[in-house]
Amino acid sequence: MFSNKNEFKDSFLKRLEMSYGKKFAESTKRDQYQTLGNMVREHISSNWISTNEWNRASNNKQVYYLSIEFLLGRLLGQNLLNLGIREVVLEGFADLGIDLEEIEESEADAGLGNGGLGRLAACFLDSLASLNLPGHGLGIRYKHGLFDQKIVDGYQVELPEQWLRHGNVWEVRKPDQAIEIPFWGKIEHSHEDGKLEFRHVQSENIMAVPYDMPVIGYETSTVNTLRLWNAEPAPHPPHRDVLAYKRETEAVSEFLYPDDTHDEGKILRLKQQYFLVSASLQSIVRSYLKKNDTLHEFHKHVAIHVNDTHPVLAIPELMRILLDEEHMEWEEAWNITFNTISYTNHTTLSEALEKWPLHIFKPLLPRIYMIVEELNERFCKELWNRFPGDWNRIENMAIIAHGVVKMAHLAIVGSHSVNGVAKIHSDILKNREMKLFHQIYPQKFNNKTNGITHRRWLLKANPELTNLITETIGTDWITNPHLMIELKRHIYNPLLKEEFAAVKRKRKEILADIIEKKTGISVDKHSIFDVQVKRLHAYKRQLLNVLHIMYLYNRLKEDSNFTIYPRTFIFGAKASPGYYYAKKIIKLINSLADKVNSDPKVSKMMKVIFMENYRVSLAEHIFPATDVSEQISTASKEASGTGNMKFMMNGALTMGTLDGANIEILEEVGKENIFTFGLKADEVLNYYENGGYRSSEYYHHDLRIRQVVDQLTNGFFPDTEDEFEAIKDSLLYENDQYFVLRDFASYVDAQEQLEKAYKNQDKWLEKALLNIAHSGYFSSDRTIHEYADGIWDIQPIPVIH
Ligand code: 26V
Repeated sequence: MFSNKNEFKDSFLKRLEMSYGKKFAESTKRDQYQTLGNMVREHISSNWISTNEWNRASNNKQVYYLSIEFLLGRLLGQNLLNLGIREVVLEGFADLGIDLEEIEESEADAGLGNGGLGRLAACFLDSLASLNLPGHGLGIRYKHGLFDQKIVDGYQVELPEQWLRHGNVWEVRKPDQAIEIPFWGKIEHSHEDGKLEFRHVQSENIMAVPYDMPVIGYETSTVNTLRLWNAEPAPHPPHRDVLAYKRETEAVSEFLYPDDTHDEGKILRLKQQYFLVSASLQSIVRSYLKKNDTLHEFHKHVAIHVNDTHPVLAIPELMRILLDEEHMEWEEAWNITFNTISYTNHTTLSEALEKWPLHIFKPLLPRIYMIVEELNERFCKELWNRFPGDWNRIENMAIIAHGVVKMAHLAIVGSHSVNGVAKIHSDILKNREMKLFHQIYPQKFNNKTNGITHRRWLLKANPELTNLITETIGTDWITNPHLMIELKRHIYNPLLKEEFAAVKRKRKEILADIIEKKTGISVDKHSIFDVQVKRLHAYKRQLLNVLHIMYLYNRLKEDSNFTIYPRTFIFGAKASPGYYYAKKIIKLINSLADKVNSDPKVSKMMKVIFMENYRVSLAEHIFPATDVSEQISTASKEASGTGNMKFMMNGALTMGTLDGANIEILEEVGKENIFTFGLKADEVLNYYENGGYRSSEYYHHDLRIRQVVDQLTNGFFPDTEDEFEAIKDSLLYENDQYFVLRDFASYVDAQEQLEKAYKNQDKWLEKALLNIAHSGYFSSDRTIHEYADGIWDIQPIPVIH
């Protein structure tokens, strides 16, 4: 079907006419997209079946990656690329007068995630399949992904996202494999043959119907599965208002939660978590029992990974199945459970650590609660035996305390592996946040530094750079990304530098066109493209970036001798709808953009652009066009970051704090090839332990700071009245928790160094190429190899030739 252009064209046209009953000339873009999508699905179906068959027939251990988020983005282009058929399709379409890129861009992003955590899960799926590892994703088929963002008068407005509006060619509904999940009700027990039996009665049940999506490896026969669960009414609805039951049931897979901050819908969120976990565990066990008589060796053939604490109920759910359905003894069930489960922590921010109030947990999940309670009791007894009389320690470590279930504690106690996502983050877990747990379970703790799939973030997003690398070092790096280091031998080659500069220029032109189309603003293609794209959060300090731009503006206005190298400051960020401060920062960026861009003199030197609705597909245009990657979180707060890696891989230089994976980027490229500034993590953490610092001193002693802080509220931004009062208060009267003013001077210095470095284009290009050469380490293939060997103990499956 795809072996040559003419054959492809023939079958495409035949199918299009058959499916839509019209001639090609009458077909719409959507008809064409749909037809191609169906052809691809059919094309991979035999490999999908044989991958499944082999997994079923062999004794090979399987890993299941449970995640409440999968931020996949668009799939058509990546699938064509991984299958090695994109060229044929491109040429065939060209003959027919169809622009393949346009068809690819008509696909809605699968935006089933908020940010780094969800995108990491998507990169991991791509690496698992590409490395022929038997690893599958399990998630929720949200009807609405993360909201669409509109900017109206500078404010963020959220619209419901509708990725399923025109259906989803990549999914296959499997109603025969639906699973029933009980909520509410009560637990009755009886004695049978001297054993306690539990029965969950008067429950309200929900059906979980699986939709399977193929995960296609790069130039290999492996096709893994991402199974997304859809919530539907059970065949026997409860005896109450049937319409209300239907509505409440469907709500379970209706929306992705835009964050974990706010209380509303707590019950719904916990329902989602148990829905995902119970459906997944029941289905894993069911398929395991098709080829095994018992579950005694389950942990030897199955690994279950929980992505953050959201799916941690996998621990009591597996216990429930082993105890209640398989009638195992507690000790054996426990041994199987914690040997099966592994857990990744993605943040140390205490606001983000999940704690479920008992008054919600207990009635909603009565049997699961009983198991958690028993787990807690046994764990506390163990602690008591080891540290008799140390009440304090037990109170701090308990799974249930002060009326809440602490999900991170449950995760650590109930798994055999706990990993952080960058070296510094794993160290902070061991030595600070989870110190007491590390003391008793040192062997559980480990680090797996994050990675990104170079197949999306380089091959797909930046074909120009991909070709240049291949022309320079051959093709082996594509399947062995660490070989990108071979580029290092060539970074002083003038021709390569020139060609890289041309690639960057072209990518900046493409982005400039997108910006002009979307905002009407024309940016200087020769300016430095300085970019901060990520979720909006106080700790990520978009505010520090803003204050620096305000400072440059002031200098340019006040001092006619002051000049800067032209810069385009680009922002992209969604704020959680209930996160007041973050929304104010979005308004501030837009007010600053108006001020700067409308100033006839200043706007010649710099522009500020806020790109609406930042998402995976937009990111693919932004990373290749960037010169400067802003990674300026308060040290110790950003667990890893992954945008930093995407920028690096596309030849941007990092402006960053010594936080998360920035530190490992520095270790890779050396201090000449990155710009760092600000407090170190230890300094920040020591400040916190000693009650913070005095931000007002910095305000009073640094005129630059005083000026920009005053400008937040003194009419500098016209028509904003007291709009930014809260931001000013956070800096001055709430003691600047994220050390924005403390790091300001150091940031300004580092920015000056960067500007100086950029002016030496020749050297800059060498630095950029060196960054690319070292970015192979940050391929998620490296990360997944480490998980496969160090945590899951899984082996690749054979490749069909
Ligand atoms: C969520 C929330 C919600 C409540 C308010 C504070 C807050 C802070 C952080 C989060 C994110 C929690 C989990 C998460 O997405 N972590 C991100 O995971 C990425 C993949 O490992 C990592 O690169 C990012 O540094 C980390 O923030």
